[in-house]
Amino acid sequence: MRPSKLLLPLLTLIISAGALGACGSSKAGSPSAAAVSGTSITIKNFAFSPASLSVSPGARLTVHNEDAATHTVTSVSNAFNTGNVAPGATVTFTAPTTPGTYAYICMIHQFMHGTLVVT
Ligand SMILES: [Cu+2]
Repeated sequence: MRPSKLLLPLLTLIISAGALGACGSSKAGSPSAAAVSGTSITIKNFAFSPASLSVSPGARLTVHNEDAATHTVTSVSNAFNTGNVAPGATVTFTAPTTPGTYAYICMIHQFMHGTLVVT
């Protein structure tokens, strides 16, 4: 078994996780995971669904938390932030008006990642 085959994806993961605090304006990388069009994000089992959501500029978006834990939808570039979404709660927020790809996390569980694509 060649460790290098395993190391590269792992390294990429670590690098992208570490880049969260840095400037999020990079347009590098192809959109590998196809963004799903819609206006709602569901949080379940400590994951955002869809992981990548495509929306119109300034769209009104709904976040529904189906977990028993509180979560947030927080842009890593401070473009939007729902604040705490209590278990079972539904909140809304406004998508950025500037087209682009916006990574977001849950501030409480920062391993939770999602992407908002404004087109
Ligand atoms: Cu969370």
